[in-house]
Amino acid sequence: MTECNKNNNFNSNLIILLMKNKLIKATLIFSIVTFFGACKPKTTADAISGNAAQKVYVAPGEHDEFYSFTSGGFSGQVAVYGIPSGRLLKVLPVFSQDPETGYGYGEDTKPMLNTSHGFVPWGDQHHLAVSQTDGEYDGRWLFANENNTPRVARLDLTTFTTDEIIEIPNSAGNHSSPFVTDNNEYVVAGTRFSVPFEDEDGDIPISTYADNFSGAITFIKVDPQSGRMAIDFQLKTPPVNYDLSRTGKGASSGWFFFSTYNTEKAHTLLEVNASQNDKDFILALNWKKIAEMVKEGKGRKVKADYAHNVYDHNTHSATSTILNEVHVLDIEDLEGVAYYIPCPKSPHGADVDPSGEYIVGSGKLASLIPVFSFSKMMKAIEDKKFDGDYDGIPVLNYEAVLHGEVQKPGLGPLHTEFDANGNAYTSFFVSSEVVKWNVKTLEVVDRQPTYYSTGHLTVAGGNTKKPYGKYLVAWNKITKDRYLPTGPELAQSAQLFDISGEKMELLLDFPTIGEPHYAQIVPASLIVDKQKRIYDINANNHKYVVKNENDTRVERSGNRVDVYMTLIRTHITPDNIEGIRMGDEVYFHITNLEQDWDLPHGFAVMGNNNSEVLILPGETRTMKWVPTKVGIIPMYCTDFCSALHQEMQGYIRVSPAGSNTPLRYGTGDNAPKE
Ligand code: RUQ
Ligand code: CUA
Repeated sequence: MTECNKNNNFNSNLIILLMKNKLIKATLIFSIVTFFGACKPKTTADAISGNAAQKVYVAPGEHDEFYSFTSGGFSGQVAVYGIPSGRLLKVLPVFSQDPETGYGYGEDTKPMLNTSHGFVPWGDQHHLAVSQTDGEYDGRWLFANENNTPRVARLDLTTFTTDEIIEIPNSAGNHSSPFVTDNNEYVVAGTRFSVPFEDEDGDIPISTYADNFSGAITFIKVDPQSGRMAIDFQLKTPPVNYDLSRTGKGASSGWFFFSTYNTEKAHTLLEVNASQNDKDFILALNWKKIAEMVKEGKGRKVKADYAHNVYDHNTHSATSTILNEVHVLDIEDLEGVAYYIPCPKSPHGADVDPSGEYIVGSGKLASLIPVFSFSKMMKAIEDKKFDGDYDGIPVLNYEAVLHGEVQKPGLGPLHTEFDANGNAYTSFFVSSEVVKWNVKTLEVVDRQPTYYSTGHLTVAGGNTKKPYGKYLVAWNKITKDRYLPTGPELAQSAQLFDISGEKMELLLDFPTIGEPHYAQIVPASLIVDKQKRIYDINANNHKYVVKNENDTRVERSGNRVDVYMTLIRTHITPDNIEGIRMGDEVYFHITNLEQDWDLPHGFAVMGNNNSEVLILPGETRTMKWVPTKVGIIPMYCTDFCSALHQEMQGYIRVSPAGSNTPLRYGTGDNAPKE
């Protein structure tokens, strides 16, 4: 046992002691957590063996075995890494504007960031879920949640683009999301904050929380062919906070498990007031039965505005529709479909093992990990082993549903993933480690320190029926001394472990964008063959497409100017434009005529209060520009596209408002002459 782990045992005893004392102040918990979060074994470098380097070495020209789709946290985006090399392959724009591609800046993609609050240019992205067929990744879509302005996105894994975003009404803080059912029937979204529903008066004292606030769990239906999302129904629940969730699988297929905290119904100083109860709950929901009840007409329509944004790869543009109604069921009116499992100390992760029999609850402030048994749960329901109810929902007897407890696993358990050999891997924030334990015997098999304070961890396929195992990545919250310093803010860190043996082996550190929360590690073989290489120019149905240079033109209508432009190696058509005036609004509709893989052109205009747009082969993008100065304004291609990329440029002449400079344009011989 390392020094650090010894300390941790001591710490956990200390914390248990303190927590038994009702006078404990949350600030004290906080200082302990902060202080011991700094635990650092001396053996940082010693732990790396010589062949670790070999195991992560992907030779030049070789490809990684896995993709890791990793949440970008407060960057709002998703990062794609190769595993085991840790190479950053791409950042996918999802909930935030992206000046690199023009996502959310260009006219065609702006609607993707529309909400019932208007245009929201930023998001907080936490969790990811690859679509599943029969409990295994099918590699078709990637679902992503947004925590701040509740939304769920669907990305297409043939194009690596955000194709759909749906807003979640009656929610606030879409944290317990997105988690998919084993055949992708539903993506769920559990609210972190309870709030008054939108059809109720929200202009009320916050202190009436317990009476007037509600929780919401939203079930988004996914079309099996197109992937299209639609809110099927919402459950209105007591005002608790939902943290995370997992679908059942195998035996427990048809159920969902949600961790809840703040069963105290606190609305202020939650660090103290939501940490009072010895046990909070895991909410077990029979979603299949509830979906049937909805079909039979149970529930009611509730007014609520939410945006549904869809990107179309034929028109190369997005539309945003505001919908006004959701189907709501009150959870306390439903019989035999919802039960609470008591779970110690504000459970964070609620994770289901590959067999579907075991449900692992990770209490952020607990010193043990309870493992519940699905078959025992079913028996307890049958035998009515309830300890009363909570707001009308039966609370199951803890012992009756308990498979067992992992004793002294570490401090601050957060999340658990699984391999295919009956092992679980739990991340510990406070004691900075990953702990491997046996799901049946509940014995700790191995523990390895992490640097530092791990939040989520991901095993390749670790949330499926058939985990691939092999690699585990710990997504760490605190970096301290792992990399060259970069001022007050340091790079966030991921750590790759080899888990193919009995003992876990640390192989690699790599920095991440934003803050990494959850990730999905998917075999490359599920994805590479489906890659789209170009967009067929003949199938381009963009409203402003021009498919050859002869059709390029500039049109004025009042103070609106439309420039129909093409790009091909290595010129812009038209590359000389005159007759633009101050006070105009100019829309560049730019089509990339290339039909070769990896041949985007970019387009930018000097002084534009906007980003560039990146236009992929066969695609059209519309960029808005409002001239700010009289004179000659250069424009150019921003993406190094050939040896003559630097020649791919042009000029726009801007005249004073009301001037009568004629509208003239062209390239080469067609360029306007004196
Ligand atoms: S959680 S703070 Cu995924 Cu552990 Cu969001
Ligand atoms: Cu086109 Cu550079």
